[in-house]
Amino acid sequence: MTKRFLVFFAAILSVSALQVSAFTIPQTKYFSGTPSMSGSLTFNRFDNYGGTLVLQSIDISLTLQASGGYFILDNDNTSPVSGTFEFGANATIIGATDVILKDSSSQDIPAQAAAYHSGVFNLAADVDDDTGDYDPTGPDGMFYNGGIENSTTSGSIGNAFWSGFTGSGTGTYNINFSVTQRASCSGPDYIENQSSPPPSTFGFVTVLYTYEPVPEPATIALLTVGALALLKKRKHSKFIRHSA
Ligand SMILES: [Ca+2]
Ligand SMILES: [Ca+2]
Repeated sequence: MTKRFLVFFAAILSVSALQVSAFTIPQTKYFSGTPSMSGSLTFNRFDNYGGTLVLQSIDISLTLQASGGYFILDNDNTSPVSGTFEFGANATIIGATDVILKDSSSQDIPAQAAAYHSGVFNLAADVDDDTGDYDPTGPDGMFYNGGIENSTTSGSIGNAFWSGFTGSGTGTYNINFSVTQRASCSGPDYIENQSSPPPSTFGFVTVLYTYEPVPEPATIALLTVGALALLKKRKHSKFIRHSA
């Protein structure tokens, strides 16, 4: 009976443990516009309700989508050139107020989100156009139409940097970002390049708190009393059966 009781009690505790498994609070703040741009996003601190909720982790992600725009390359060299080009946008976290955005290795997080197209170009020698005309026609020119590009980066705040994120009571902190156009090409000089209008961009920052409630002593005491009462009852009925 004692062994069965222990199994029974363990089962109750495991069910109880399942009920207090991790909970999450996600917060997502959006931004959009035309680079270059910057802004500040406001998030709520984690309220631990007087220590009854225990923070398990703080995860932060940065997502960027860039679309549209164009990139022109025009070779004005007397010989053919080839190389690579990139076109899109970068989103960067440029700081925060009241919190420190670093992981357990003290690296800044989340990393830059780079939503861009990477391609190659092969341009013939200049075909008698002028400097400054950014002529996109071939064979010495190229026109790239911006597509839809996506990028997400993420990281977990190191325990040593949790202090600004949590506490009893409410409060907020700000995460600051900037978005810049990404347009570049490799290769020799005298490749004219022009890009415009800058791609339109859309993105968001998500802060995810994972936490567990602290089991209240009263709950554990009730479970124990209930289990003991059951054991006592079973022992009593056993005694009655033997007496009969
Ligand atoms: Ca040319
Ligand atoms: Ca030209």
